[in-house]
Amino acid sequence: MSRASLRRSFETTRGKPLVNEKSDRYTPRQMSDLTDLGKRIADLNGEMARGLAEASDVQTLERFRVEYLGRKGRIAQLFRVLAEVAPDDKREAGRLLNELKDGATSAFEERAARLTSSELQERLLRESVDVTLPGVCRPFGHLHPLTQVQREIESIFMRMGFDVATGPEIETEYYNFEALNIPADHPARADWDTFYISDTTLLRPHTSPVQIHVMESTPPPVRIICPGRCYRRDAQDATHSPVFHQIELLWVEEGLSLANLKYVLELFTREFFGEGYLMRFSGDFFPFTEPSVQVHIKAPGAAGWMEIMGAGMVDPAVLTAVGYDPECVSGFAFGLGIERMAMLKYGIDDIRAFLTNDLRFIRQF
Ligand code: FA5
Repeated sequence: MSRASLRRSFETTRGKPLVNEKSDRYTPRQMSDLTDLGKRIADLNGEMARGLAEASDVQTLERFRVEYLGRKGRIAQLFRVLAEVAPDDKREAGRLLNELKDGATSAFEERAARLTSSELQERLLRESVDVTLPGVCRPFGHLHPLTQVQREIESIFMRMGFDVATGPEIETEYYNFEALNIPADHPARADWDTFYISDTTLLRPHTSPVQIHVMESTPPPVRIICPGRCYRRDAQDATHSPVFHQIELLWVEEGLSLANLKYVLELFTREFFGEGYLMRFSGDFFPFTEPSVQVHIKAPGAAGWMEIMGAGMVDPAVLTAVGYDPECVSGFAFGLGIERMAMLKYGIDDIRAFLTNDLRFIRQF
């Protein structure tokens, strides 16, 4: 072996490994004649044809491209053989190699085009929406029966000219008691003592404190209703709940009397219940009204009466405490239980049904 070819062989072995890392099939020195190159090209073509046929998604296809057609891919490696081919064969070897590369490139592109379009088709099919399918039917909910009844009562009084006012559920002792003419040592306090939040604040047992808030901030005449939640230490039974709802009404103006209260109530109960319901007034006591009454209703065909509200003429002491002159104005007020109204109207015999959220009950409204 000449010194020059010995050096070339040595350099080739050290600089560029004779055995390619990716494939042990080609080394530039092994493929120095055209027959050999032709065989290698045929092998590589067969291998690529199988690879392309097996590439069933674009990711595999991309791996194929890098391995065979990439800058350092198998075809590029094979091109290095040109350096080793005898000068007379170089032209033919170049043609064969270019043919290999062009063929592989167009086979790859064809496969890529087919795969992309079939993947696209598949995706379109997968993601398409059949607009002819019937839609999903979502049932409509509705307002809780108590809310429905509350709104109905509000709308009746609003049509009569009353405004809606609201007040806090956590009240001070002043608004809950003193301003309503119930001093600290008054025995009536025991009935209204409920759940204390602090030494001086408690959950309101009725909506009457809202009367005071409104009168303190509004000169007469006042004509309001105040719906809201109330809390009491009452044991739960068919007609009592520790949490329930009231609607307070207050009308203060010149010259009002108990007759006006009775008229408003008759008008209201007829409007709310319709014909056939009976209303009964009887005497009662509330420190903040004088005289005081309680009102019962009897549903058609019902065996007994149900108490729906406490009412009366606003006590002059209450009017004075808010700065009104009881010599000039008078007024009446009531506190109506919303649950009891709903029970009477819909023939519900147990107040607990409103709180248990049994859908079989709720759906009837
Ligand atoms: C009062 O609450 C007075 N504030 C009403 C009032 C207002 C009188 C203005 C005078 C002037 P009474 O405690 O009677 O009154 O309650 C009124 C209504 O609330 C009752 O008739 C009833 O319908 C309802 N109610 C009271 N306690 C309960 C309870 N534990 N569960 C369900 N409803 C109740």
